[in-house]
Amino acid sequence: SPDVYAPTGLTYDDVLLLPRLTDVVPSEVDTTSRLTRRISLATPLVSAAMDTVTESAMAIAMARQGGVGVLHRNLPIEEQAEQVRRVKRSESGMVTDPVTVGPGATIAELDRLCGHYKVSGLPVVEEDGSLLGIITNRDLRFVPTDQWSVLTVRDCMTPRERLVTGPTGISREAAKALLAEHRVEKLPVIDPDGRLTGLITVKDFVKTEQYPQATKDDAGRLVVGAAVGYWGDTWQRATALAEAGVDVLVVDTANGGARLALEMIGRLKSDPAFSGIEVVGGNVATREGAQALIDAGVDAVKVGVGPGSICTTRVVAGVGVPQVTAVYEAARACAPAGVPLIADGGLQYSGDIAKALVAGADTVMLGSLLAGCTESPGDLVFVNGKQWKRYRGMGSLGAMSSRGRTSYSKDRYFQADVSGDDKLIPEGVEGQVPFSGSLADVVYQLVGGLHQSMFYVGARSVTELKERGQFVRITSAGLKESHPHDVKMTVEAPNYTGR
Ligand code: RVP
Repeated sequence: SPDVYAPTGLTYDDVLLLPRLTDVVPSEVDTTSRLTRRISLATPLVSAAMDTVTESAMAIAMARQGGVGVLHRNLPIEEQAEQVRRVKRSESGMVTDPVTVGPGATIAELDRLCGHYKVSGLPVVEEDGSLLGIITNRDLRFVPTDQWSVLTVRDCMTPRERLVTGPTGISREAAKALLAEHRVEKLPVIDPDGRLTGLITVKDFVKTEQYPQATKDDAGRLVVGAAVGYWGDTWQRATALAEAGVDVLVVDTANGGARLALEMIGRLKSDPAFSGIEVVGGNVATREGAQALIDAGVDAVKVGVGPGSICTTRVVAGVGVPQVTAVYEAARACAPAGVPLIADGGLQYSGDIAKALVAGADTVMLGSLLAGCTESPGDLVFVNGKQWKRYRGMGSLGAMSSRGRTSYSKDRYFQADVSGDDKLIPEGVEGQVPFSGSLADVVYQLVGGLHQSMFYVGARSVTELKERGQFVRITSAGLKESHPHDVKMTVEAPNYTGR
């Protein structure tokens, strides 16, 4: 029988990058890297498909920072599809499928709609789609609130004759000029028959200037990913997400080597309905696993079995590969095939990003490092005067149990057929992480750390980092030396909290 003992597995804390002679400075490095075969990110960060990490607010914030979010799948299909729509609508050169209101709606109804979609006004259209006018805060400024349930949109709107509109296909520059010339904030776009085909808003131009790194599709909308499973209603979910405009589907399982997962990837990749969508598969932790995903046709391989901060797979099942070795091994299949690799889980500090990239990853997926952000789902929890946010594994009892609802999470651990929460075998825990403020500030520190790594290694680009990066293995004494030691920390740094 073959030797069952493989070589030692290493993880982030086992290695450091060697400093090299350099004429690079941190401010001039370019961190652009490939997420999938067709999508690149200016910031090689992906937020985890977890119900305490990524919903639409996080996905919007991640894409604005040049990364991308993967919407979790522990919710009904329609709700996940709505999250995709929210991201796709959040900003763009033009909203191609704007929310509209009918002329007969009351102002109270309009107010609820605007609140729900977080917009300040809506185009008013007839049932056949022809534009009747527009109604915004401006039109309502002098309408007393006690009239809101009697007055209709038609009574208060700015009618079509007084509107500035643009023709379908209008260029960005021409639209910007029209908005400026007429000092209006919204430009409805109409076809020759007067039907509404889109909406351009001033806010979008401001955002473009504010977030120059943002990850956008060809139409100028933010890019978003969403997780799906591999069985049951997965096809329906994938179809609904595709219709909502998702850019990346992640076949999200704890074992990407499972036949059912590989078959789902094959089906998605061969169906023309998904031809414009990138498909990511995972998770695997070996060269063989990565190769199987590549053979199934994935556009990126996601690597990580057991490294997650909330994950207990390695102790419950005794299965996994320390993450640096897992990434290194999987990359031996990915690199020759030209398929990008996402290193998922186990990153604790900014320095781990460069280590992942040198080991063979192209991007990293983060859970615990982002779960404390304002944009992650869930409220602040106060414990002893300190602020925290809840963070839990998708294989935790809380995420997998059905308490009064359907859990969509347990099939990630291939336990969909288990009925009764007391029969579940959890592979994760529930906990909390310190509140860390806005995602922009957190990403600033993470990317800043990566810039420093690239400077030390002497790399201007991620490609150069991979070429020049070299590891030294360290011992537990070395790790102790790496962290602050022999001192009592009195001030917390924005990128370092004690362990
Ligand atoms: P971390 O960043 O170390 O918190 O890890 C996040 C990753 O952990 C996720 O992207 C996912 O791959 C994995 N995960 C999520 N839930 C669980 C679990 O319950 N075991 N693991």
